[in-house]
Amino acid sequence: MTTAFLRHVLLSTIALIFAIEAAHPAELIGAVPNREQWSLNGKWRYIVDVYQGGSFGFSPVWRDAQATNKSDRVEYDFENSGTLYVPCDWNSQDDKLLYFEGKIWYRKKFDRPPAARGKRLFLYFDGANYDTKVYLNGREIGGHEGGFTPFNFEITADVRDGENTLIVSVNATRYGDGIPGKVTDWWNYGGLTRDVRLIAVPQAFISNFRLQLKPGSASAASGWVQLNGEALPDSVEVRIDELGVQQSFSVNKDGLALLELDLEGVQRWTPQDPKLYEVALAAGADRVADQIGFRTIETRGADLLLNGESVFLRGVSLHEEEPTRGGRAWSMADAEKLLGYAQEMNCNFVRLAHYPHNENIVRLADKLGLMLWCEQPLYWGIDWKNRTVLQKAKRMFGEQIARDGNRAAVIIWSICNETGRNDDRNRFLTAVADHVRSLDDTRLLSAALKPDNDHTSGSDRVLRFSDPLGEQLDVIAFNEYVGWYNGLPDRCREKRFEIKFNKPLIVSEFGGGALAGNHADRETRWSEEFQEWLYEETIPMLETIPQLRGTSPWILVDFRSPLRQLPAIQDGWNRKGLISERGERKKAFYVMKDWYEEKAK
Ligand code: GCB
Repeated sequence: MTTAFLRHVLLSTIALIFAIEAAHPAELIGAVPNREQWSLNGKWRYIVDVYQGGSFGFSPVWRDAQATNKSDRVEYDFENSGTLYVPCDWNSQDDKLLYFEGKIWYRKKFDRPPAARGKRLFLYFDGANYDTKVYLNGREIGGHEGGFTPFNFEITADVRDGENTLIVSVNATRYGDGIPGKVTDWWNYGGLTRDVRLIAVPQAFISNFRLQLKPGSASAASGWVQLNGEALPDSVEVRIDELGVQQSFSVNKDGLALLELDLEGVQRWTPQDPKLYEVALAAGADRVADQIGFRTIETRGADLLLNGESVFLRGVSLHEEEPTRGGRAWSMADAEKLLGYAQEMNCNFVRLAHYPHNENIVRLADKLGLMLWCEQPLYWGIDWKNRTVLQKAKRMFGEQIARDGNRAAVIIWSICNETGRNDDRNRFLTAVADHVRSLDDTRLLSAALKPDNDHTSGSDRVLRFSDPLGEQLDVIAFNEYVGWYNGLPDRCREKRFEIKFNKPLIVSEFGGGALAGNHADRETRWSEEFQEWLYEETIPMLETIPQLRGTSPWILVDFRSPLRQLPAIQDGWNRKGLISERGERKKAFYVMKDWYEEKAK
């Protein structure tokens, strides 16, 4: 290799690194629902880009070109193209897009809000699946990878008085080095799936903050406030009027203030009484508040302790899908419907599978007293050897914790679901676990793993669990499908569990499919009776596990999946829901509801 060649490689690598860095979104703003803002939701123009080239007839689409005279040649026209509603996946808005997994260009015009003049303006996306590029008035602002976490860009210098043209491309292609990887058991809903907003803040502002009870403490809280801007104030004031708290903290040269507060008399957040306090922050010209619950969550041996007291997690798994309307859930109304189902089943816990759900769900859980398991889509075929994928996983967790770090409801971060055991995976996930702990030491770490002799392995009577990843976790969890992927439900009677760890255990999945309204004898697969029988056999089997501290059956509601193609039964739906896509409760729903009612006593 010549020196010139090496130099070329080096320079282009450096250029690439800077190009990637330059496109990164700005530090994430927290407490978004409580900021001064303007919604960009509504109808957006769109153009499908099958070749993903970003230009039509050689003219780049982000320039939003328009023919200005009768001789002009422009081979696209947003103005006369169709519209998609934002937020909403594109798949469920038009039959032609049901299976579309490529790139779509969106356009929205907006006027700079007069009230934003003199302030800094950010463009905030609650989420877009999967790879997003943003252009404002013909200039690239930046990009973001990942379908389920928020991102924002500062546009103060780019926004104009009067009309602005925002063009966004979203690419839902599945990548081998993506998170998730290429194959999942859920629908790859693409597009601007969550709210889009403009947020105005003062020149120096509180970008994010955290306040939580210290592990093991009934009233000592700690946290931080991060400021952003040029001339920063040198202190931050924290007020919780209901507790008579008012305290100032000094800001260091990096704009960070470390908080230590004694919340004497604080009523802790519990599922029975999910008390939230108004926490108000002031720094210079900026004011921001948030509604925060205070609780601790810890383990002692195999016990799970909420505020120091043993708790059993009466849970259920949930995809972020609003099936009666169709497509990804995003609104508060969607959250009310889905979490309402869980409450009806006597749940105090929801596993938000298999990726971060929208902020409405998490905030509503906070108000309703539903504890949450939150995860990233480190699911099935992840490229464990790839360092870039590890960086992506860390960043995605960072974005999730930046958004949800103050939610009392969130008690568990889950670092993966059903991943094959090998050294590369163990190294990767250990690095993820360390990273998550470094960002948040007030919650527990778990992962949905598998027994050693996995659920499809036949007739072993003993199901062993000794996954080495268990060493990194506070709470052990595994998915098991005895009686569904392996034999009939009565097989549950002969199973025993041998679990290596003396840690709390959650059975993070179990269940089987049934088509709502399909009635037959209990040995007929896909009947409600089969599913009911499976649940009746599974519950006593799980209750033999001494470490059992929670269950989250698979799954609350039927959901779309390209892996499920049995005509007249599945038709593209995973039928393991306890409720159908039309909202019908299946028989097994009542088995869980009754069991949880007993457990709650
Ligand atoms: C699993 C996966 C989940 C699937 C489920 C099933 O173990 O974690 O994503 O949908 O099984 O239905 O087989």
